[in-house]
Amino acid sequence: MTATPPPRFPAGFRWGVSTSAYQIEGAADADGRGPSIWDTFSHTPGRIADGSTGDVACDHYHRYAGDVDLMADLGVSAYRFSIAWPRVQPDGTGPVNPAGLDFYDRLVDALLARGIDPVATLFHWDLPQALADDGGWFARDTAHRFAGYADAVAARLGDRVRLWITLNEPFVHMTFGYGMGVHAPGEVHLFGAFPTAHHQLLGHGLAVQALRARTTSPVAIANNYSPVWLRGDTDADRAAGAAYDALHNRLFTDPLFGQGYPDAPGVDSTVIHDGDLAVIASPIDVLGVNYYNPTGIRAADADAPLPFELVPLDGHPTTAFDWPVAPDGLHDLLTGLHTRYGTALPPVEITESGCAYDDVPDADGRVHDPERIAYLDGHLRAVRRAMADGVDVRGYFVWSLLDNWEWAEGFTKRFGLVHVDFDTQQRTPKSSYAWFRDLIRAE
Ligand code: PNW
Repeated sequence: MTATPPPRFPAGFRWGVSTSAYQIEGAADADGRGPSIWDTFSHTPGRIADGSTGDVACDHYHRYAGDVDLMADLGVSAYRFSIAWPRVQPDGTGPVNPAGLDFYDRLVDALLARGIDPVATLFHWDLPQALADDGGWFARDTAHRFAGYADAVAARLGDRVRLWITLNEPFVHMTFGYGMGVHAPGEVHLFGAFPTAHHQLLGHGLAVQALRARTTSPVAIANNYSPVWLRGDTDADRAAGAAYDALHNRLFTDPLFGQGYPDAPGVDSTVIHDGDLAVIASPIDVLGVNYYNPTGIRAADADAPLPFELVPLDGHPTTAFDWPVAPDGLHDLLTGLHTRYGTALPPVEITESGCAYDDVPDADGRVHDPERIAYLDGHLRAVRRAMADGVDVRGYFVWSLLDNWEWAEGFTKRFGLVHVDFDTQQRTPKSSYAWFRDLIRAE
């Protein structure tokens, strides 16, 4: 497909694939699982593009063994999955539901038996509905409940999990879930959503401390990053870019490394208690980086509601999501993190990287996705360039192993290396799967 293979990565570099619980598991009522905010949201008419829900999704809960076989054949050294809080604590607090943890116990053992490192994310947006009824992440208590849940999971899975990730993309959860209301729980607070950022980060710090008491495995957080590409060169454009960067990137990173919150739109110091920033700055071992695309920014009109305007980045191919394909953005963001945080930055793993295309099986049942191969090839080259520039990157996880339930887009966006027929649950590895397998073998 590509003329030359990507440059070589160091021995021990971690090759992985990522998924999340609500997007693949299905089995929404199995074994005592409680409802999450995504059950409520997806069952609300008008919220999901195709009217679908995650009730069945990829039925991974029942098909995990075959899916682990797909990972083993792919040759990955790690699998990043998430644990559904409402399987472990159906009401988000109180005694654990052992049958819910049993599923992850089986999954972890199946991975280890195939030589695949289990990488577990504790929160990938599926908050128990009972906690949402008590205010969700607006409630400070949710941070403490999250630490209690982290403790319960680590008590069971302990050191068999080789890398713990507390939160997935607190920026996206705040902005889409509580700011704009396009994700669960569907609340529209705009810049008033800052308390949900602070309480997620506080929950992260408390969970790091809880995990340290139970495990010697490394601990991380996975943030979504999008470098700002300015479209305009006035002082107002630069100020707009700085405001967007503070909100999307620095708000969830500066406090991890002892810098407190940046001057970002919406930051409200009245919710920050004495000692919170020290908890949030509890040392982590790895920074998880999820990257999809840069964001074009210029100054907004003086009477606009936002201090910045998002503008399309012309001149790039786009994915089925209309997201621009811009591998240089990944290089920019990695070198930017290295420059900003210096020696405070721990090693980085790319915990999500991937793209959606309208992948359709051909007459022979094969799925050819050359655009995805080009996407991954370009982004791996960008990672290698950032490493050559001094950034300590230790792993790369493709989003995603399987086509899955893409949140508000339902089943309309396919991110998998493996095609899934959502009527039959048939899995068909795409040509990108073979390409990635060959790349891992050659490394
Ligand atoms: C991530 N954005 O979400 C999530 O971690 C995954 O669960 C999801 O399937 C994947 O990316 C693909 O969307 C994002 O608009 C959602 O900047 C939206 C954005 C970024 C990431």
